[in-house]
Amino acid sequence: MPKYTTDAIRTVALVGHGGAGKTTLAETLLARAGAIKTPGSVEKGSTVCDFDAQEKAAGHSLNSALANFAWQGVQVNLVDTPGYPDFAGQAIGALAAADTALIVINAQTGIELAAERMMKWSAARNLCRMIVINKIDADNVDLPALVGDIRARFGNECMLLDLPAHDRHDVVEVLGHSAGDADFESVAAAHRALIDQIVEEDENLLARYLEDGQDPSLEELHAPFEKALRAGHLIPILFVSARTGAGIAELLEVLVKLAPNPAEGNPPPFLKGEPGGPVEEFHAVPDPDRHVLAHVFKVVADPYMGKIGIFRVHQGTIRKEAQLFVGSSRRPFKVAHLYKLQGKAAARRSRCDCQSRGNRIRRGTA
Ligand SMILES: Nc1nc2c(ncn2[C@@H]2O[C@H](COP(=O)(O)OP(=O)(O)OP(=O)(O)O)[C@@H](O)[C@H]2O)c(=O)[nH]1
Ligand SMILES: [Mg+2]
Repeated sequence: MPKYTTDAIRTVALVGHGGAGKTTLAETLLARAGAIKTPGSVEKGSTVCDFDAQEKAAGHSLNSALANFAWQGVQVNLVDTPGYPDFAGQAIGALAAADTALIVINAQTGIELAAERMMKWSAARNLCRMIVINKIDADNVDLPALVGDIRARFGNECMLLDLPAHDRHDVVEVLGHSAGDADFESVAAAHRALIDQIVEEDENLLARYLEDGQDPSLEELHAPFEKALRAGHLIPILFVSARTGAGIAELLEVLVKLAPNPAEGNPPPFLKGEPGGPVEEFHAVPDPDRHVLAHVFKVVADPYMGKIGIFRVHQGTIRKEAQLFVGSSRRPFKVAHLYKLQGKAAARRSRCDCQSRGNRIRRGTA
């Protein structure tokens, strides 16, 4: 199994309303990246993420599920979450594992309850947010009106990162392109607005840009783009069709080139202190050699394997047989087996460090 360094890891939660196409999008991304041979379908019950018998019968997700793929040397971990409000707890729990929340909006139905809530909850957790408008292939969609709604609801920092083109069969990316054909809006105007917003994050770049009017290179834009994302000054909007594959290559490019790695995002604060005493806030250091700090964001009872904790490592390295403590407990437990998940498939691992995500652990006895 290849080992990825911190800068080559992205952990992304797919959130949004039921039926927006999150599970299908995960499937299309996995297939495009070569992690699965052909994309399964929710209707046939053949997706990686909706593997549970009840999910197959219901035709939608009931639990959060993990999947991963590698693209251009970067390991992308996905947490697919259920969108219907009854299962919101699963989606909220998944935010603790992610650096980026991809809020998936159904182009046919527009902004729905879960999309609105997840925009709010992921902002409260300081996650970098991106909006993905899915189902652009469908009939009766009004994409310009939806973009207007998104901006009216979530603010003008929601900016186009690509635009549908060739009658929604394709998209044109607007950060690197200043001209081209799109189905609506002008590529030049979207490009200019995006660059203007990004350069504001870097005084030197802004001064040079105002003086010579030249677009900074993509390399120069990377750091201020990241900063704008972290600060919530920029919430990119991307268009995709998980069914036809339109916009999927561009989305992969954005995840790999622009989404934050674990050291870049806004890491969550932790609290230290004795029960009843004063508490002190601190941040984990993403260093595999420090002591372990991991967050179990989901626990499942597997009929064959027993109680399984799914966790994100924020600091240190978890090894098989290691002794760990839960919360302020003074009694350690011993790590039995470590696995990496692809839907229901679990590949055994000997160690999980703070450079790996989406792992699960089987708890043994101390
Ligand atoms: N036309 C079209 N249909 C799509 C697209 N993506 C998903 N669908 C369909 O939309 C329906 C819902 O897709 P899911 O992937 O289950 O949606 P979800 O967001 O995972 O839904 P929950 O699990 O309930 O949160 C399914 O019938 C998919 O086949 C798309 O890009 N275009
Ligand atoms: Mg689903």
